[in-house]
Amino acid sequence: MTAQNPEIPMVQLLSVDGDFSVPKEHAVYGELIRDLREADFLKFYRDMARIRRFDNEATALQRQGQMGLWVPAIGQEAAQIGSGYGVGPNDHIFPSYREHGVAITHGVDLMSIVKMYRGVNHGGWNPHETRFHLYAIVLGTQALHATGYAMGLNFEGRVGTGDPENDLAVIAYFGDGATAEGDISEALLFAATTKAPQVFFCQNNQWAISSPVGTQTTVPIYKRGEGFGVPGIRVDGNDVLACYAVTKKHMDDARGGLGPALIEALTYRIGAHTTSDDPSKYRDAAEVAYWEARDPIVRFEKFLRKQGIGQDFFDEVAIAGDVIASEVREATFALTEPPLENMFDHVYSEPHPLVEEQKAWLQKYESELGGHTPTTDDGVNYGGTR
Ligand SMILES: Cc1ncc(C[n+]2csc(CCOP(=O)(O)OP(=O)(O)O)c2C)c(N)n1
Repeated sequence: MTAQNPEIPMVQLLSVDGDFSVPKEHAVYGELIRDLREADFLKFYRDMARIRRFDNEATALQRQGQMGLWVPAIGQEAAQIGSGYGVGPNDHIFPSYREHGVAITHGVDLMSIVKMYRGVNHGGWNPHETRFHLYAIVLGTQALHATGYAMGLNFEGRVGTGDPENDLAVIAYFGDGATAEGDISEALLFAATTKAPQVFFCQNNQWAISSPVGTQTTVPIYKRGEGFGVPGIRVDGNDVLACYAVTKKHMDDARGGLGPALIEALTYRIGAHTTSDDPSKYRDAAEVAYWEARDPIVRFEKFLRKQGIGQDFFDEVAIAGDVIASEVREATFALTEPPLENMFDHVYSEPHPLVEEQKAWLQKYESELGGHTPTTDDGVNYGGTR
């Protein structure tokens, strides 16, 4: 087992068997669940199931040469859907590259994510519309982007006025491995010293590709903010209700002017790091089995059944998943290759002479070759970039 000290207290509202209870010391989080209605619970379940079905389909599509790479989030659905719904509708989200579940809670279209991993667009979606910023591949950078954004909110008086139309907060998502990057430490420091309205949300899925979390830190991740002045809390990342409540509480606090917080969601990456990875080379089957038995979707299903939700609902969700999968599949097959010149767009907001010169050079070069169809060594057309 990776060094996770399961005895460290964490916020858990749902037992592995799906029983809901609120420990006295976590009453503040339990209250937030009591404000939810049955429709909210069903929405949480639908989205966790939807994103898993999508994830499996995307993995298959990658295996069939339709995408350069896929990054599965299997096992992390509760951390992502719960926290995503804990973020306010006007708040800004700065994700890493695995946050497909968070993305759908803020209206990002699934095909935008597919296109991004196929390499046929510049990132996938419009962050101005969704407030869900583009995926960051360079580990930890997004935490600093988020801190800069949050500092700007402070400067502009968008924090702590009590006006829900005015006040905002930001959340940055990153992994346990990213905490070893200087960017995360710098972001924690600036957020603390400026009292920025920012939540740091670490999905501790216990592996950074083949490096176990014990190589990134010797103290629990939620304590890593303390030295900078950022209080931390650990939540059961496989408990969708706890993830929702903890995120909501600390986003509300940040928006209200109480400053930043660090949330560590303890979860597990059940699948591979990416489709280029084979985790059986570096981790024990017993460890994976331990976490599969704590599957976040199964846990929430048990809770819903105990609330009296019948089989019809689960059947309906399964059918909806098949429909989504076939829609994504057909839409992926229908994707066309973008013009090569697109790579020069959006480098600057205004035309730039150097970029124009490079674009003209490429066009001339391509025309000399009589057009260009990018393929991989095995002849598969991945639609532009790899
Ligand atoms: C600055 C930087 N260094 C290295 C990499 C290569 N890299 C990509 S993902 C990854 C592991 C990240 O692990 P973690 O932060 O735990 O997130 P997870 O992938 O598990 O969600 C590494 C080292 C990178 N993308 N950026």
